[in-house]
Amino acid sequence: MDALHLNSNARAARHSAADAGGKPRHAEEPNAATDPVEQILHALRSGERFLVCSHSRPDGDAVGSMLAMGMLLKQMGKQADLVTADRVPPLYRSLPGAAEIRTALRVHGPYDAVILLECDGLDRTRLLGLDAFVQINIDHHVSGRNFAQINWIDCSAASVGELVYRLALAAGAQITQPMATCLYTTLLTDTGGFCYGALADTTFELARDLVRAGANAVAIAREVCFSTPLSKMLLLGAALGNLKTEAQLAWLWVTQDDMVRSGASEEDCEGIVNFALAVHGVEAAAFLRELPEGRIRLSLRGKGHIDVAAIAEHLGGGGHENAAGCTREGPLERATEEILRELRQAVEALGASRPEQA
Ligand SMILES: [Mn+2]
Repeated sequence: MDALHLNSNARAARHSAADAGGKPRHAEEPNAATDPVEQILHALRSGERFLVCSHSRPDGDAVGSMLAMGMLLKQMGKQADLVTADRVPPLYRSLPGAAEIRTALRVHGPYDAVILLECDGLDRTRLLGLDAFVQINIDHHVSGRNFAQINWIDCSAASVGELVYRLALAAGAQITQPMATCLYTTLLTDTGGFCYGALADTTFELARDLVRAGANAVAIAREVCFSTPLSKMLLLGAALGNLKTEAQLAWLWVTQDDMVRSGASEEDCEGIVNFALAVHGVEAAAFLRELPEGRIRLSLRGKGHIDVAAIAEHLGGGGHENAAGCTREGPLERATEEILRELRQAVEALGASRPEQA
């Protein structure tokens, strides 16, 4: 389950989406002029060549939704180039078409539009040159922003893959087995194996539809959950050896030396913070990683009562309510003290906001 990342709590996400902008972000009336699905379909039908991108350090939802989007475009008779700033993590490389995802620093070409999947802005892709194209933004995060020419942000979706699925149905496309495999992967990873995120009855309907379309749930789970590289397991061992808890907090860390001894790369750090969050009674968790140049990369996770995005923002980073991060100056001890100070305050505030016990 190490590859699974925490996502925003569905109900909290919907609430904040409604509160922040004054109106819910769901599509309202299926009006061709205002319905983002219609707008996107119109853009896809009128163009020929499309660029499909997602965020840097792509996760299961990023990879799976990009691949399914590419397949949809090809089915519509269009050309699609799939590009990310970082390479596809090993556990998603067996997904159909994964080898076609190119890595680049800068993109250029005669594209009619760029489709950005789960990005809150162009910066999230860490790709240069995107501002030259018409932008189509498809996201399911509460932190999603209307930065593009066409924006479809729906926090009720368990994954961006779910939105790609809805788009494919609206386009009248056939959900092929490779497409179903990619889309099921987005669902499995973004819900932590159907444990959290925007889980609704429709999530299970979608899972059923995808299995009916040929997704092999067991095979996909085996790839995603039971294919951990040895380097990552060794790094996890080092991190768990450093696990500390206090009140409703847990934190762990790895030094650059731990990284070298484990033979670990950056992608092996993905998800380690979730092991701290998984401790009984813990409300928020932090993972600190010493970078080669001495700075400290910090990952924060919450179970829904502590807004870790606010804490990360206070420390110069950002993210989602339940999953956020930032980079701090070293040494490790100093960064640990800084984050603990913030987390302790959040726990105290949590205590204060709870009703008195009778
Ligand atoms: Mn996602």
